[in-house]
Amino acid sequence: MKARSLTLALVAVVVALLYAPIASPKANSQQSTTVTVTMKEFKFTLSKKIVPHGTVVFKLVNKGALSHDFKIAGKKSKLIGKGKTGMLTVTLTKGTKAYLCTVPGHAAAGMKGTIKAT
Ligand SMILES: [Cu+2]
Repeated sequence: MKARSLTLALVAVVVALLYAPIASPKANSQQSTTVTVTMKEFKFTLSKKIVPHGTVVFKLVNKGALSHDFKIAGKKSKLIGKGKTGMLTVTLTKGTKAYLCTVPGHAAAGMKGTIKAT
């Protein structure tokens, strides 16, 4: 009987060790999703339209002739000039999030859309 409970305890330790890295919050917080955003007149093209909720890194690439920015979830990138690139990191909660270019007239002309965080 004693040997059996020792075996059970050993199995429990092995199982705990196996699952520890997966359950660690540190491992989870390192996960992020990268979405490439191509900007031009007057349209955004996103490499992904559905992302897991959490940290999302938007890689901004301006292939247009004018300067543009990218605003989502209350955060806004700097103004990105013609041919330039930028980055905007945001934390998205679950739901459909609207994005837009805040340069006057650009959103109305088509530089807006939504991305879904699941
Ligand atoms: Cu714009």
